[in-house]
Amino acid sequence: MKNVCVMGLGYIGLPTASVLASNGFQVLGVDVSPRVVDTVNSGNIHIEEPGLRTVVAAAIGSGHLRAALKPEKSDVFIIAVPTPLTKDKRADMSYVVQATEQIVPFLSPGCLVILESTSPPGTCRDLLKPILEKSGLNVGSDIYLAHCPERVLPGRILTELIQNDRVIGGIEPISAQRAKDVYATFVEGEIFLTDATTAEMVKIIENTFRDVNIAFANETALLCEKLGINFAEVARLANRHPRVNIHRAGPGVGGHCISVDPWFLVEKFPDDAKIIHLARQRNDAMPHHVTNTLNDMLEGIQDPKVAILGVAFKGNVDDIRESPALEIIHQLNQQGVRVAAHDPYVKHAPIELVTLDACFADADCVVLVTDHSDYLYLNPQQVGRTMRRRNLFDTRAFLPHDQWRNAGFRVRVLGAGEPR
Ligand code: SAJ
Repeated sequence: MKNVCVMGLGYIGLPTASVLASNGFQVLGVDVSPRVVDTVNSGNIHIEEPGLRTVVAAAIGSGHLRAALKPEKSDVFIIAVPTPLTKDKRADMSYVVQATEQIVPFLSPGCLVILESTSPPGTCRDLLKPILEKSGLNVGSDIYLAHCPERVLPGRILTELIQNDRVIGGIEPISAQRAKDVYATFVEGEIFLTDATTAEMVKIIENTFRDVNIAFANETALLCEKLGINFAEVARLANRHPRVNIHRAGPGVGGHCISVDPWFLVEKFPDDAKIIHLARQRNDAMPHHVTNTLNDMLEGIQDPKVAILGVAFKGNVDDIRESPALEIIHQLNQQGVRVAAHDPYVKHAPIELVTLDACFADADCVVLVTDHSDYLYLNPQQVGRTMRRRNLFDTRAFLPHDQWRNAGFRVRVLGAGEPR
């Protein structure tokens, strides 16, 4: 198996394609966007990810990687396209279906198809297998099909792609084994083999576990606010117990994974996935809690202006998908509050982004929404100089609050109630 065709050159497909290319495979990366194809072919990248530019440039330079709009004949096909949510919270499998249909004409006996995209349990068996068999080839005997869910953390993709353990589920054991032969060429973690539906479920519940844990943290934070105590302190102390690991409270859960995947289970099991559903609702309600707190802080101020720090869904990435910052800004706009937003990483956003100076000028409150490390180095004295009022709302318990208080800021922290 020497040729690999990777369908989708996004956050998962591009790193995977370039790592495979640097491990001896001849790789064709396929994307529907001509801009992406041209960018990659010129040795450049269209997404921000530490180290990725170097690996892609090397892979293109060596001739082992090229990009195109259409697939070609190949030994291995890896599907790494998005599985977003529809407006009514259902898995939109149209990109996976399209990519699978596109490769059907290029299948031949011995081919291996690997689905990396996070998908509802049953996808390989019930959705992909019938499409692939339109080729006239039988899945399990003529061609092979496996699910190998991606598990990498944006911001650490290249490291985790190589070091993380992987779970591979085959339609038949032979499919899983064949997929393992591909991943074993670059994965340093352990590779565990199972069936396709188990692998699909494993991936979804990894992210669901995190979502439920964060919802628990957020709910506890709200209780702490009411008690007049500090959630960060409560969680820090509780987490000293050897079997407790409470996640961080915050302005909501964003990204295309954790805020999306649990819905796949709610959609499939509406009567049974109760805790999972509630957790989603709790996390989705956090932006509203942020704007409520802000309303409280801005009460009595004429024509208030809020300075938003960070619109990416989490720190040190440029990704704004499902970012709670967008919902917070939307809600403030609806209330007629003036908003200026800054982000050091995000290049394209559906809202206007301004410089730090423009963000703080004349503002009545700074709101830390995204925990970008850059914001740790802000000088509160300097920040306050052009502001109309010195208020800070830290939604991530992230900034050095004493420094801000010493500079005359009134500081509110999500999860910390006013002491009684
Ligand atoms: N968040 C909190 N509190 C926390 C941790 C995170 O509010 O304690 C928020 C973040 O700010 C962010 C969101 O949750 O808005 C998700 O961020 P994340 O860093 O937890 O996860 P992602 O979406 O960047 O990546 C996750 C990872 N999954 C797990 O950690 C179980 C990653 O390994 C997966 O590969 C990725 O989803 C994916 O693609 O499925």
